[in-house]
Amino acid sequence: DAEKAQYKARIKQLLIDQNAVLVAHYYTDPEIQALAEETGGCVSDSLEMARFGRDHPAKKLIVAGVKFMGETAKILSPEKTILMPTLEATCSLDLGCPIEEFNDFCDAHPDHTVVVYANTSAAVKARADWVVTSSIALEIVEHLDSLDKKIIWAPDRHLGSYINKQTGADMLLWQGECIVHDEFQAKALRELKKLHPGAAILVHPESPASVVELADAVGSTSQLIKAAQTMANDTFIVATDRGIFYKMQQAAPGKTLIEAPTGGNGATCKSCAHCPWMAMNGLQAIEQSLINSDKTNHEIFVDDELRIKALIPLTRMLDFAK
Ligand code: CIZ
Ligand code: SF4
Repeated sequence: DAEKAQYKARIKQLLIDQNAVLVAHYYTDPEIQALAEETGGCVSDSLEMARFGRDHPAKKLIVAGVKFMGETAKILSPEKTILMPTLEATCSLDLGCPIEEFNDFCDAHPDHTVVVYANTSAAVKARADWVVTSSIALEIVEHLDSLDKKIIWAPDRHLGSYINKQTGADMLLWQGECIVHDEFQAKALRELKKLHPGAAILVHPESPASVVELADAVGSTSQLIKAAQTMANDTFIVATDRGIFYKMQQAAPGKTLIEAPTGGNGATCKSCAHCPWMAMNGLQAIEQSLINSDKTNHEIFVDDELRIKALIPLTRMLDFAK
């Protein structure tokens, strides 16, 4: 509508005036993803967001996503100003893995290689040997397993057990979960599949094992978009944040995309297929981050010592992913 168009026009001008670029995650609302595209920014998963932000010449990055993505950008590009629409946008995986307890866990298993998901604080990354995202976790664990390494995996237990099953690696799992993916329901999914027998089921491995078992393709956000594009089916039932439908539909025009069912048919679940923290990245918040650049509200800082330590496992991942 008219008000949104005005927000968008003002944000576009602010981005130009401030030599800033907007980087948005696939799980943000469609209008935010569209704005990132229209302004020469990028829409992607956390691995690509990190790489794009690091390599882009802009002095200022607006990271529309959740806090760990802003922190990762700062760790990789300390000389850039990293702004977020709101610093309150966090992640249940990050919240569920506090550094004090994680340190104790690592200290108790000193012979293990520490592998952490990108969805963690800078402090947890600083403790890790490797950082991984879901697009590359499997390959990195396979690599470590081929070297006979014992692994501490944190924080997502569903992704960890999926990778464990795939690789047979020796893995100790932290018991965290994503409140969005944890809600997908296998029983309701089987019922839905009966109504769409020709549909392929696409599942992000942060979902419970019972849901992953029903999948025709399992993968990270980018991998699921690719699957919708390349698989012959004309209908897909998708178990991940519904924000992904924006880019998935672009990649697979003409195909039908259906949301996988969540707990309580949407009535009772906390976060029915849409991350409440990703949803905080609205147009108004983006404009505010550019207008007042309030350091306590919008700007990301990472303690120097942590940043230098966290850069090591992050760089290891980016080099491995090349
Ligand atoms: O669930 C998330 O937050 C994901 C999939 C992040 C990512 O790696 O893009
Ligand atoms: Fe975290 Fe899940 Fe939200 Fe991703 S979708 S940011 S894993 S709570």
